[in-house]
Amino acid sequence: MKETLEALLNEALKKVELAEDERSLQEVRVSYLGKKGPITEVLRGMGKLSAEERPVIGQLANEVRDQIKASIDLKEKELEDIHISKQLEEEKLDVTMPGRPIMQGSRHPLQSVVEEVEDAFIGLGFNVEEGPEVESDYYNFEALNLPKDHPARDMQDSFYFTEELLLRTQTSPVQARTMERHQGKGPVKIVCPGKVFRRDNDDATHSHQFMQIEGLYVDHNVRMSDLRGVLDAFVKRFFGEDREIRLRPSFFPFTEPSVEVDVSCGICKGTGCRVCKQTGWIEVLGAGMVHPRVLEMSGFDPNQYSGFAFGMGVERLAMLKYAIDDIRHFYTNDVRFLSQFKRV
Ligand code: 2U9
Repeated sequence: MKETLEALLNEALKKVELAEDERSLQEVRVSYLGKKGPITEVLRGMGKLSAEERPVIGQLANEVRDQIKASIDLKEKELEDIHISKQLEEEKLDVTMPGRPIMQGSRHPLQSVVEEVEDAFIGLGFNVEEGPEVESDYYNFEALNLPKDHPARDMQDSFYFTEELLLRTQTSPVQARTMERHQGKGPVKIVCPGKVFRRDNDDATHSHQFMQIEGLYVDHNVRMSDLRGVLDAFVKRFFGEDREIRLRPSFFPFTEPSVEVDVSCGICKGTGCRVCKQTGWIEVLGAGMVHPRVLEMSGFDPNQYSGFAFGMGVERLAMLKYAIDDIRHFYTNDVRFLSQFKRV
């Protein structure tokens, strides 16, 4: 019996030694230590042994069982360690590897210019107002002193939905609506950025859709010199401190008197070049004193109040500032164009 147990022990230890994975080790455990295994059988047959043999064999059987169990446990731990090391090796991450670059977009140059212009006027005490792109004939034309027979109201020049509804041709209706909300009480000091639409054939300098920023200041005793001062401050901030403005007489139905505003050429400093067509000046704005009839129609008493207004095209400002030669660059969204305006 003693020899049988010793043989069993050796045999089991060898099998543990040879076990290559968890499953074969488990098989060894079941076959030697399980309920139907040889050791259990020895322990069950103890009754048949003599009184002297019983404790000796009993103890030996227990020792053999414990030794087999210990060697299986040890092997199990070894296999687990091997498994973990293998997994660590296989799933190794090189945390020093450079990451995939994240492509970052940039603000559209027109949006940057709008924000820059807004900031300049906010600094001068103006508020920003916005309004609908689909306008009524009344706010887009009538309230701005463009009567029914005015040539600018020609169906050929605007995008009409119905007789009464159209895509706004200027942002001026926002100013008219804002004045109306003020119910005849000043001051109204606003700039209005937004898209406008005009039937036009697109080319390098024209687009049927473009952006404008218009401004309006209505209060007691607002004068032409205030207009000049505000536009001069804006131009110096937007184009540079060395720039000057000059006003030339012009005509708009909604302002009287009206002016066209030129900025001194930043390329030739006034001596004449291709950009300023040898004049030393570049036209960038239209402006004037708000027509008394316009004030009146929006609820302001022209005997109590006066105001100035101005308007500029955002694309034109951007083209002058960044030397862009074709307005269509703004709408074709070529990343080679857009990425040049990344702010770092
Ligand atoms: C109200 C009263 C007056 C807005 C004005 C201009 C002159 C002007 C053009 C510049 C280039 C439009 O984008 S452009 O083609 N604008 O010359 N706009 S005064 O005058 C107003 C507006 C609203 C109630």
